Amino acid sequence: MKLAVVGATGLVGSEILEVLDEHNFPFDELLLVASERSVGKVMTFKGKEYKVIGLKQAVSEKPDVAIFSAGGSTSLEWAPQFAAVGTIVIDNSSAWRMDPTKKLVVPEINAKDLRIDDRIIANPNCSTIQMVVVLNPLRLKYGIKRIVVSTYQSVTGTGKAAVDQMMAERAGEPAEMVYPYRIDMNVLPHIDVFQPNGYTKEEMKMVNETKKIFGDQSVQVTATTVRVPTMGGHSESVNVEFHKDFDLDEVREILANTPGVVLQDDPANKIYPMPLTAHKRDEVFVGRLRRDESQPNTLNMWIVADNLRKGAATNAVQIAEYLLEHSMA
Ligand code: 2RA
Repeated sequence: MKLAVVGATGLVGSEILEVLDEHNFPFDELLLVASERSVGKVMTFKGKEYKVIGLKQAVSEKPDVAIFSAGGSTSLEWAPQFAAVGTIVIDNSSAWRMDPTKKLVVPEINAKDLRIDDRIIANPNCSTIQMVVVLNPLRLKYGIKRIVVSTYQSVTGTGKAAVDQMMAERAGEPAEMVYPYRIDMNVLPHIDVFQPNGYTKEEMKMVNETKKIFGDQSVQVTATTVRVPTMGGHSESVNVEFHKDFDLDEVREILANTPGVVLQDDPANKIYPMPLTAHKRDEVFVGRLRRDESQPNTLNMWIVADNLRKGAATNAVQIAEYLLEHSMA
């Protein structure tokens, strides 16, 4: 098993390495791949030193699996070249997500759709992943009519330069601006670029990816995505209207027994999910469960996950683990 991590020097890339280490992911050979300016850099994994190689060299090494986190244009150019030499690419960018010939996979929900000849597999957007992991078991039980979601997204979702902007602002130092405005002590209702319909691309990702992952175009989704000055993870206020009525205790029981989900719903003891406590955790946390008293069959909840973990690295590594477990890689 030869594994490549493409974009190994980035924020998600280093998280992928951490998750591979924690999960004791079994490989015989590891290739750390990055853009030309990082080639030759030495990185350490499990006490062993690795020299970062370029994309061309990595293709010539024909890895079995390549986990990509190198941005959309790199992925569009290079993923097909890896696929052509037989590599299975698991891609973190948005490049292939809505391509009808590519699977958009959250292992807990639809890994069973993967086939031996899938060569480019898309990892969904972070804010979508954490929402669908929680909603899927409830969808199977009650059927989902409509989702209204508002997000509170960590600066780590933008990358290292955004973290640097926020920390410089916090320290009162001159900051290199990644966002159009100050982010520390501020909130930006603007993630990714605005679309002609007035929504941002991030908002439309939540709409379109949710339908594709559930394999159900009838689920109605509307989103407002917001950047907040936090680092540990993304938070979401989710209002979901079901087709059937539900019992709140049953909802709690379903979520408490859902793999990958941790129920933190004890407001009397101030127990609810927060980015601070979700940080560096692979699971998705849900709490503040309460009936929407303004409308029948409708539930309010608060969902938090480390966007670099389940929202990116963990989900991608779990796809690779599924491929190995099912002898597909
Ligand atoms: C963000 N969704 O948080 C992005 C990262 N993929 O900006």
